[in-house]
Amino acid sequence: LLLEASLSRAIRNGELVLGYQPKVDLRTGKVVGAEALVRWQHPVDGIIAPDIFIPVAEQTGLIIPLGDWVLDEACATLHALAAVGIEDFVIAVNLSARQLRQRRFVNRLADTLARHGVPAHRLELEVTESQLMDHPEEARDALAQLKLLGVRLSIDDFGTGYSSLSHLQKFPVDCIKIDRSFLGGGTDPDDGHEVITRAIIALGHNLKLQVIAEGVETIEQLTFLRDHDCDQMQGYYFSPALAQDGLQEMLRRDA
Ligand code: G
Ligand code: G
Ligand code: MN
Ligand code: NA
Repeated sequence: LLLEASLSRAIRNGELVLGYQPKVDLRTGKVVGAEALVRWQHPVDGIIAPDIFIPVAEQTGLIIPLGDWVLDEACATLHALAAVGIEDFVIAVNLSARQLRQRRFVNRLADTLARHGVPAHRLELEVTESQLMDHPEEARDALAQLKLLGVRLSIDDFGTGYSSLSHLQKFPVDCIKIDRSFLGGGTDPDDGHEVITRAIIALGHNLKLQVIAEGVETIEQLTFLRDHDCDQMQGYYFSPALAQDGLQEMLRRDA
């Protein structure tokens, strides 16, 4: 209850900040996008990680105003990047199922994009496989509406949410994100992790989806993914989440 009250205040007082973790194209080595990860800059307790307050936000409904803030801020950043000539860049925002289920979500998102002058295809929404599978039919309909708007869609934490292949085929998404628990050490060729990673990449490509690996921490993992035709990666090996100016600096150097 204490956390709920202070989180509510934090949203209103501008205590939330976004970090941006770069996503790298494994063929060109270029930074092609970033995942927005919210942090709470608490005036007394310092930085609070999302695993602490996102579950509270989801239980209390605060995920709606919090999620609105995140989308608005991500669009503002996309606008700021475009203003300095960085236009072929995608920001991904994590979306909770509760946001997806709001009746007017797609309309409000369209308003947010328009207000910042951001084309829909530069925004990506990540929803976890397990949240999609809570109500797969509803989720599919909501995703279909978002697809019409033109945003990119991806299934987060893929491989952990027990979706049947028939459901996967019906979700109108562009990309799957291999959950980091499947990456393993990347040195043992008989490692069961590698079999699963290869199978997910093949599954994604057979369904004409892009595949990104998250949580890449070593050169061995990166090499394995590149050798097995994974499209993109993100992880501490390349970069943690950066503040907006840090991201902008990286993109300027990379250009
Ligand atoms: O950055 P970090 O590894 O601590 O993120 C932890 C979790 O919080 C991840 O599962 C991530 O998807 C989630 N998360 C981060 N930012 C957001 C957000 O803006 N909205 C939602 N719903 N989840 C987020
Ligand atoms: O949305 P998702 O649950 O995938 O959130 C990404 C989370 O993974 C964030 O909390 C982020 O800080 C974390 N993360 C990003 N890169 C790495 C990494 O290379 N290793 C580990 N262990 N965690 C990572
Ligand atoms: Mn994510
Ligand atoms: Na994830």
